[in-house]
Amino acid sequence: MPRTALILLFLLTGPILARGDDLKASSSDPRLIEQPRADYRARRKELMDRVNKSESSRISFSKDQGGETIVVLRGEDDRGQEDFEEGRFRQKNDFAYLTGLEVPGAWLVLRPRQNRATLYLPSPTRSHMNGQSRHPGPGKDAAEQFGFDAVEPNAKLLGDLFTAIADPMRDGAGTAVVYTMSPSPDPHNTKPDAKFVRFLREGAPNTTFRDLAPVVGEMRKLKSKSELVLLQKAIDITGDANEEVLKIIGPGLFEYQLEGRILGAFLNGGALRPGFQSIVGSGPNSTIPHYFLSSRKMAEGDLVVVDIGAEYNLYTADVTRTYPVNGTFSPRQREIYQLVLDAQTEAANRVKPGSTRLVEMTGIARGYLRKSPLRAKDSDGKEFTMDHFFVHGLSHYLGMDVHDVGDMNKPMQPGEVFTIEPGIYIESENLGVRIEDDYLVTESGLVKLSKNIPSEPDEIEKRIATERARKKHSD
Ligand SMILES: [Mn+2]
Repeated sequence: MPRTALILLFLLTGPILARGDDLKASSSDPRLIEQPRADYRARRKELMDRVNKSESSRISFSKDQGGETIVVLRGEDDRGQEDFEEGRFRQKNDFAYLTGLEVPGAWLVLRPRQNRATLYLPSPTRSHMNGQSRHPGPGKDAAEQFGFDAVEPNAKLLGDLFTAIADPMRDGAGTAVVYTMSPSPDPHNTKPDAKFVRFLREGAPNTTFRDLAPVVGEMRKLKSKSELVLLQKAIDITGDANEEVLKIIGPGLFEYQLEGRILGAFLNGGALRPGFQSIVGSGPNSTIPHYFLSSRKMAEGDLVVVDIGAEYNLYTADVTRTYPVNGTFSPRQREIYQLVLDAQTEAANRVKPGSTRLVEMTGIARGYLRKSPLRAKDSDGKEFTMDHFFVHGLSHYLGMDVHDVGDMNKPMQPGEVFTIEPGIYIESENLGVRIEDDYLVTESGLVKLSKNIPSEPDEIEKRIATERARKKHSD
């Protein structure tokens, strides 16, 4: 092949292939965002099954009389990022989960009764994100590549939707049911999803709208094998970032300098962004659970709370460590630290797969902290048991969202991933400690996915000492 042709080929396909060797042309197991294409098809099938089941369980439903059932989901567009104010395109989580597509401006339409999945794409000649993204146009090639029954141009979306919604109405056969995001008719909701639903409501006033979010949420709560690989990778990169922290931590350094090292380690490991705003809070800032300024110079005798998570291919870690800035915990810091660590271990040991619910976790930790003989004073000088200084929830699900979707009131099942993050914040002592790890629920109990990131106080002191000795030696 002549060189110019090769360059042309790269220009046409390069940006699509850039993320993790997606879409290997003739592979039997093509991958989209580092997950098998077959997984996304299976998810769409399961979503359609769930919708069919849910509709058939409704009393008024009859296959012959009812209108069409349709699922409509909007992908992220190329103008604004609703959730992330940055220039780099990031697909919306539900859309990525069901399609594996990072093309801006795409739509997904499912017809559960026909087991049919159609993707709608913008015209390929349109420039996306100032040319950051290229994709094949609608048609057979794209359908084959992305694993859909059909890929249509966006220009056909509304016509197809209204035809599907309205057809049964012409027979007087009943109303259509549309599953979508933000189905509530709240006129003050100006988000694109809500505006779109209002538009559909005006055009098809007899249509019933149902919330798609809880249906997809219950599916996303259970992680597949390929999702767990991505989560583990995000956690391991977060571990690398913690190693960087241990290398440079010390009095005189600014919090933002630690954060800089952390973000550098994320990118270096292939995580294109943090899954959430990093927290690096030292001394008095360690007692503020959501401290985002990173502006203080760390001092001798401080603790520093480092709550960070790399996002790898849309899956995020969430790990917190608390380090002694000078390399050694004071006796008081150590007793509080050990209590927090023990509360975490206790909570993890109490989880019974199939019966414990995520909402119960906070109570377990509170009870444990309350039993401790340790005491501390609040800012008014009043003495309290240690549960008084634990001011947030203990656990949340983890996945594509850092506080991931899924009903927290249901018993935990194998395949779910969640965090355990006890913390004690004593303002009167400028002493805050939080320890957070990520756990996978299995048949036999929990697996700590972040176990390679040291949290034992002796181990932390040893690691900092080793790094300092190494540095001294090289100086
Ligand atoms: Mn967390």
